[in-house]
Amino acid sequence: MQRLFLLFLLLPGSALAADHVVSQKGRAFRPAEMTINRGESLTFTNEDSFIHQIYVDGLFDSEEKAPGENLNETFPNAGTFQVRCHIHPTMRMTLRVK
Ligand SMILES: [Cu+2]
Repeated sequence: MQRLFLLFLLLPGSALAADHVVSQKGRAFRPAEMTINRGESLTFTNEDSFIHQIYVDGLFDSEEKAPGENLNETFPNAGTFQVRCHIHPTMRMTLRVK
């Protein structure tokens, strides 16, 4: 039973619990711009066949994410943020939290 529960946590489908989903695909964040409400969560999913990473200066700086892995982040404060990947400096997403 415990093993089944762990399996569920690892399924990509668990990303559906987030308020919004952003893909990392083709060395880009998709969508590249998004507006959300304060307190909402966002799940980043690595849909490429290589490693990505996710960070926002001053907010968070994730571990490297293998293909298929997720990162969940909640954004409690309003503002405009640049979401980026250390591994691929050209990857940028503009996130507006209102
Ligand atoms: Cu990347």
